[in-house]
Amino acid sequence: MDDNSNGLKIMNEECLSHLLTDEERDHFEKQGYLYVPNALPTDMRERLLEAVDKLHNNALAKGKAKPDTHWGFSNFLGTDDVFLDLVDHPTTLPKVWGILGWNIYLYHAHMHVKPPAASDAQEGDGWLEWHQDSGRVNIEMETHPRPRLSLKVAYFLTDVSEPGRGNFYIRPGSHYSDVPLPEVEISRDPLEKSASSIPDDAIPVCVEPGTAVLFDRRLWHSRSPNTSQITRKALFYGYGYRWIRQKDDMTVEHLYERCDPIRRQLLGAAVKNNGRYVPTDEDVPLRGWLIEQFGENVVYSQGPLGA
Ligand SMILES: O=C(O)CCC(=O)C(=O)O
Repeated sequence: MDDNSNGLKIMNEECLSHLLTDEERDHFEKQGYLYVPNALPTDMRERLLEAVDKLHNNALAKGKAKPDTHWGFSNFLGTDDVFLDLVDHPTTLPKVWGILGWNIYLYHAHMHVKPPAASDAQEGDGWLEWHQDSGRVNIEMETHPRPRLSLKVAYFLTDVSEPGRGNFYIRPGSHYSDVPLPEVEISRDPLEKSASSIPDDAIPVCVEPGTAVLFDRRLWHSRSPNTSQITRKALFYGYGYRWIRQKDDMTVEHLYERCDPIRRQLLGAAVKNNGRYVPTDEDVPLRGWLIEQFGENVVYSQGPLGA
């Protein structure tokens, strides 16, 4: 690790052992997703579970969550340092910059707790409508296929190694497919609806606790019913280009002073708004750090700082 002028550590060197491989890049490009097994060490996963449970229990106590019902929540990054540590997590961030490059930040973060279905649940209840991420972006971007722009890292904190556990469902390779969007995605209503049918090419993501799954925002995906006895708990961290607006009401500015420059970049800091489009070195310390580690060639394909 390096020290910056504030004495804060910059980027965990462990990330150098988790760079995106050619094979992983190829899989992500073709299939639209990538599994990262053992992304979370057990102690970190346990701390994350505790932090999620604390927020969920608080919501239950205040009547903002119901015991039998799916609960989703954003704006949690400042509630526990373990959520902040996940922003530049060494096993996943190198995959993110390997795909999107250095002009990135965390534009969106949400957690989902999905308890076993209520005993009176109807057949099909618990499906989230199939969707691509980003709502109106998918309508207002005029190109086909729609552009990638961002990706999410899903961290599965509980065991979803078997179907029926509220698994995340994906349609591999569907990210280049522009089909009409369901109304629910446009309004991004978190209500879970009955899926009218499960597409033939859809698969449940069945992974061990602690696995991360990167997915292209265009990949068609959905949550599914939890017919097991295990409450599913997952975190979703969305990274996109710095010129994309935040999707959540994230309160993160007060965290900047205790973050190193790269983490500040990832939380959305910019010297001036123009620097989101035409960055200076100060706006994008991740770029400088990558050059230090790998030389100028590593950033060559992404062009100059500001064009
Ligand atoms: O909770 C899930 O499995 C689905 C989450 C989701 O649809 C999303 O992140 O857009």
